[in-house]
Amino acid sequence: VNVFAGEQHAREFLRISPNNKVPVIVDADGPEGTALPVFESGAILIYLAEKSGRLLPARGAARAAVLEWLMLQLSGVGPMFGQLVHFTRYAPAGNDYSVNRYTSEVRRLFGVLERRLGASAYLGGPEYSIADIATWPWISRFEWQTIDLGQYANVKRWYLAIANRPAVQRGYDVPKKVSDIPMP
Ligand SMILES: N[C@@H](CCC(=O)N[C@@H](CS)C(=O)NCC(=O)O)C(=O)O
Repeated sequence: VNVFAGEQHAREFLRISPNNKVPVIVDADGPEGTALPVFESGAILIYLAEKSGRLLPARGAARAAVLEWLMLQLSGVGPMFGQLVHFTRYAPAGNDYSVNRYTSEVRRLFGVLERRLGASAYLGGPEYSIADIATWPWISRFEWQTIDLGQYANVKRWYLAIANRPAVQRGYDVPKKVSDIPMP
């Protein structure tokens, strides 16, 4: 689905993505043998983690921690980083209020991530999880956000560890290769 060509507004796409946005998946091997569409990245990640039994602890404190950091991505990192990209790359120049507002919020969130990753190997805890999968692609746009990753040593350590995962390198080129993984 090419969102720059407006394909997300096609009537048939609306049937599986009621908010007219990507990502959306269709699990051809859904429950009870029927195809299941799932939209919203967080719902997709939870669905796939539960189906595979990986990347999301089954219960208790470990599960709550992964969901906390996943929800922070969905409610904070994604929307705020997205608005900064919009106002710096697509809005008419001169909208300083919006650029300043979202720049300070992105830097504040980088500080939150930096503190967390100073105390924990991964966002959700000691193991790589769907919280990292949700957050990492936004951090990979550090250049768009005018962020010097060198100033966030813990985020940088985490970013590079994930960038080195072979599955992440394969996933970065889906649905088609746009660029190499940015390296600080
Ligand atoms: N909350 C949604 C956000 C999805 C989203 O913003 N998708 C963007 C691309 S990254 C999109 O489809 N934009 C097209 C549009 O808004 O028309 C999620 O996490 O899945």
